[in-house]
Amino acid sequence: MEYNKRLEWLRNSHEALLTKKNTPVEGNGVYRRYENPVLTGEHSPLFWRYDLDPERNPYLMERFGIHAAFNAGAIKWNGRYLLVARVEGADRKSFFAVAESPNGIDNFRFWDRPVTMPDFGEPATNIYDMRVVAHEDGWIYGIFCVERKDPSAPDGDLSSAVAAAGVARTKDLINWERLPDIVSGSQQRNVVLHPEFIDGKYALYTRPQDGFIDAGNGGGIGWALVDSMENAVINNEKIINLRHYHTIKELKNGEGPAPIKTDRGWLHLAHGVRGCASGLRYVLYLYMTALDDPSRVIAEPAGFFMAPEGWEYVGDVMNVLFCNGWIKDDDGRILIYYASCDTRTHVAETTVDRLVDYCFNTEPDGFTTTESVRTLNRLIDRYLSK
Ligand code: M1P
Repeated sequence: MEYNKRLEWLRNSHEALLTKKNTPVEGNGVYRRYENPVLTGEHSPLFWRYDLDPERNPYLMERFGIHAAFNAGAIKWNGRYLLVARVEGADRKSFFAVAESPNGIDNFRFWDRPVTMPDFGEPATNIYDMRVVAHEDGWIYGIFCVERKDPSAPDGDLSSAVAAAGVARTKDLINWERLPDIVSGSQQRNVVLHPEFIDGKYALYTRPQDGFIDAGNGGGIGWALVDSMENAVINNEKIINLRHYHTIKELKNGEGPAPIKTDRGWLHLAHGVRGCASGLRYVLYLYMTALDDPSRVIAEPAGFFMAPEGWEYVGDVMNVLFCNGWIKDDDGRILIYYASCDTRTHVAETTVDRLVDYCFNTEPDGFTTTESVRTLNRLIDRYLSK
């Protein structure tokens, strides 16, 4: 195609994608998915991917491949819905980029530049999965995974890595002040800052892990109090949400976005992982903790809250739903930004009331078939005895 025609085609298709109206799909009553993903690699600006100078790029070919936009932190800021997405290039490196929408369900557009995240210490090979939290201390914090090659890996081992929790803070989501990585006795991923002080300290949800992939002896989602985010050192960590045999989280789990405060407790969204013949299966689940002690679980429905459906099963890493961002509006609406298969970001809509109802009125896991059938029969009895 001739240069100008091709440019027009590129611009028209990009604009059509960005302005496509999103429509809700009725579901199980707990939430409604929206039809289209809200962010994909193709949402990235054309001028990130193409050199738009006809002399330097006469064939109008892509110069910087971007194929994924997923695992996004989320925040409502000055009335706008912002996602801090993990954008992944063809070179497999992730970076953060902010996309903005007027309504939270469609018309997301990336800001002109990605986030330039300052390094701390040994520069990371990759950074990803930011949890964005407006803390009551007045800063917006981003905690994210920092991945470096394992310095103790034997020669020839080019895949062993070490995961740590990186920390940065900002007032405008453009300029980020990098703080030291969190110091912990184990590798860490999926670390999340609680939005309020607890006994004058910062509180962290953690996910201790023995190796880069394996949780190993790390028993689940942990909880730790630290004196400062400018030098966060985890000395004591307790596991508050345990992994369990033959559940959706038998292999590992991890806190999603920061919990939402409700009248009946803190509402948490997490991911659970199990192994199966086709590999690892990542699903989302909910639990609640006490208002007077956010580390004490007071409700946890059995099983998953959301699992991949339809084409959500397919992508770079199959059979994965992951979520590290949600937004609560003042009227109680919650927008859940979940990603499928480490490839794209979707939105589902619900309310605080529905999720709290789901948490307290869905039976917990009985851990055996007998208990599951008992639960089902109780529901059937209520119907048949009417
Ligand atoms: O590939 C699935 C997910 O794997 C990791 O999650 P976890 O630490 O719980 O295993 C992360 O790399 C995450 O980004 C990714 O979506």
